[in-house]
Amino acid sequence: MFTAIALCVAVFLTTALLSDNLPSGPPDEGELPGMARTHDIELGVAVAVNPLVHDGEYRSVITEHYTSVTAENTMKWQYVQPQRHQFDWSGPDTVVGFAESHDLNVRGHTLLWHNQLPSWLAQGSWSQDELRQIMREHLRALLGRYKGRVSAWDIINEPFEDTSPHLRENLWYRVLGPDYIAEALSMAHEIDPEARLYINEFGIEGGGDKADALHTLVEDLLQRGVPLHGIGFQGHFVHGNVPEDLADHMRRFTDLGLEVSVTELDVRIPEPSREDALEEQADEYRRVVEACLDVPRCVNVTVWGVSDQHSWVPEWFPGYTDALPFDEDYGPKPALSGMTEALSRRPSQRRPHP
Ligand code: 9MR
Repeated sequence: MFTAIALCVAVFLTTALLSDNLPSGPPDEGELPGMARTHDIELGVAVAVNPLVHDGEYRSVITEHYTSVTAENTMKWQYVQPQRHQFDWSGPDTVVGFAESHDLNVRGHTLLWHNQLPSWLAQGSWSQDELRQIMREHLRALLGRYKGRVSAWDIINEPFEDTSPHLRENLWYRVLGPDYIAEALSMAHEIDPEARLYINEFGIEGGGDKADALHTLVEDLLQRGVPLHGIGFQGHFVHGNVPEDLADHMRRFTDLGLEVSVTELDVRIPEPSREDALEEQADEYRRVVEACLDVPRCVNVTVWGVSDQHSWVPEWFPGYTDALPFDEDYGPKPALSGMTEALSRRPSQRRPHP
């Protein structure tokens, strides 16, 4: 009997001493938020209004695993101001109210983008003064309403073309020129001086021309004293293509004095997705969270949807699937264990925010 107990204790101690990354399975209920807070980062999730209101399991997955939320769609221009001067706060209020009642942070998404604009705005023919006025009214309404309640805003979304290093010729660019970015950031800062203001972009996670162009733009903005505080690395990855050097690419921006966040993480797998692909995907999720932990000013990793049932991937990328850490029935997937494993690192391994 004594020998058996001694053996168990010895095995336990050896495992504990040898392993840096305990535990490696799915987290216990409610464990992840505490782990994220220990490392001083937010673990976030994009949420949709309908399931937030009607689906208790959906709400539980959020509150038991995450510390922040992003509105996946409902804070976008199309929904907030569907007609000029007519604002609909039902969706945004639901998200922010839910977050407040569960002690979750909110990332605001998104203000100036080329997509999901209402037709009155997209199809209008505007002078510079008119468009500036429209921008000011919208920023005042949205940022003003949630002042002090939304900690960070994606003010500028996807300012570069999809696959080239040129500024996208969206509505704002066409009317106001490239300085629409500085103008919007300055207006936003006047409205909510405490909010962290972001440029949010995709296709920059592994470096390249587009990341370089963003870096040059950011250097210029900062030199001119434009209030910009963070860069969002969206992180829409294809399985097998998650860059090994993500932390290095984030550091290029934190070296300029900015914070960074992974704002829209998902890793889509080509169909049919098999168990080994899910295990490899777990490793990819682990690596992304570890990259954030390795960068002192990386403050948030947000996954883009609560479960595979809610992911944008199958609709936008037919033939791809399984992009998120929970399956369609809210079952935790290896990806969740991957994130847990990253956060199980001893807190001392995370350098403090400067
Ligand atoms: O996930 C969003 C999806 O439900 C919408 O149909 C789509 C419309 O463009 O936008 C998706 O979210 C996007 C985000 O706002 C900005 N980065 C890319 C995301 C995926 O398209």
